[in-house]
Amino acid sequence: MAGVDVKELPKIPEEDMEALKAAVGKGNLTEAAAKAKDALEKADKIILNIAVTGEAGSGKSSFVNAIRGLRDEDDDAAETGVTETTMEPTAYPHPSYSNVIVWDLPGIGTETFKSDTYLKQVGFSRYDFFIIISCTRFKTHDIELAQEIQRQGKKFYFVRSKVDQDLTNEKRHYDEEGILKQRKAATKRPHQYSESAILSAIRENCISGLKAAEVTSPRVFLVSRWDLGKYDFPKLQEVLVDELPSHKRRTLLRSLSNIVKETLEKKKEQLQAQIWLKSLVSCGVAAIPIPGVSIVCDVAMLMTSLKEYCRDFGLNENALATLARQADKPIAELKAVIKSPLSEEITKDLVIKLLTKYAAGAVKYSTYLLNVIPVVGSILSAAVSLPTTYFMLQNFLDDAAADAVRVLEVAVKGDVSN
Ligand SMILES: Nc1nc2c(ncn2[C@@H]2O[C@H](COP(=O)(O)OP(=O)(O)OP(=O)(O)O)[C@@H](O)[C@H]2O)c(=O)[nH]1
Ligand SMILES: [Mg+2]
Repeated sequence: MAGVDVKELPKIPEEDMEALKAAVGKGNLTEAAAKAKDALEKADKIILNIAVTGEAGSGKSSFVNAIRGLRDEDDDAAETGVTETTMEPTAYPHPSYSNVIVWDLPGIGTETFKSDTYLKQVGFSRYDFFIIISCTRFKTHDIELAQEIQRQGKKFYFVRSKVDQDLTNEKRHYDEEGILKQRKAATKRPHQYSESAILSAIRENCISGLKAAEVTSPRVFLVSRWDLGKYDFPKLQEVLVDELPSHKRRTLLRSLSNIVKETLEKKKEQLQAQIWLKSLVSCGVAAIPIPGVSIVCDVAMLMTSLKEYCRDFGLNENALATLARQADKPIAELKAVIKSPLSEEITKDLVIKLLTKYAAGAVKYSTYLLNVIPVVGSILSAAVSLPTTYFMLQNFLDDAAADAVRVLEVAVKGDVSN
């Protein structure tokens, strides 16, 4: 490989490398780019319908708001309250990802909605999976519903809501040092207050109830609407993503709030897998020469991609303000650890500046490409432009993901339960 040691080059995953060689080598860049554009557009159009169900008052609407990152009093929020409110399935699209729709279903087991006809009434076939919420042990209605969902071939997840309330209630039995106030001989309460013991007890209690009702391998996720980063919500996110069919995974992942480190990592992986397609579109569909750099690409499209990365990782003024409020930290403290530009700072000039920065590394790649593949006509410019856009997107994505991790660390700092 004349003059270039491939080991010294920035990394491009093997499969992307193969695709890159093929597109440049065959000389059918326009066709490959058009296909890539199609694939990206299809991926963006995938719709995910999440059903949230459970008994009246269990916290369905609150959960719908929480997973969409909204407060109950926000404009697009579902109505919540102590009186029965939800009477028909209501669609709540995610505020930033309108293809992710969370459905607030009516309470099960009420006069209007009986378990046996419930799924038909709410339009079963629409949903990708069901979240069944209860703020106590799961009741007959919940279990019958779960069994019917399973019979009809879909997945359900038991969510035990309002655990913050349980903890607060339990805490009343302990003094300020966390020592049990009353020492009745027969008490089951431990001498020392322990949040994890209380949570385990709630979980076990729910699971044994489900086992008694012959639900096989029951799983229950403990959550609080007021703090999704805590308890079992991170685990629930992980399981939901893992159990979705692979073509829907990215759709869900992108919409998940950036409050769980593992989720950030998975998000990055999913986005990484699209970089190659994006580079191809940028260099092959509406590409124009960039003055001052030997690159031909679509700067507007790249700008959009960078802004999308910012949105996916919560790197914009709005998302940071929301996180600051939730974490009860000044926004400046969160911003202080961010190294890459926020969405609002992404301009055409910035994109060109970044492209220029990565062009040098990419030129080495193109030298390599040009040596291993016979190249024709206009493809010559693509041999430089493709690796340049690839590295620019990849580095931006890496930086954005790393920023999101640091922001999260600041947000949870000092929070004893994290
Ligand atoms: N402390 C606490 N309260 C919650 C939580 N989730 C819901 N609530 C409260 O429980 C009450 C009922 O919540 P909703 O979300 O309206 O319940 P729902 O299941 O939608 O009720 P219906 O639509 O009437 O069936 C509200 O006062 C909520 O604020 C939680 O995780 N913790
Ligand atoms: Mg409701």
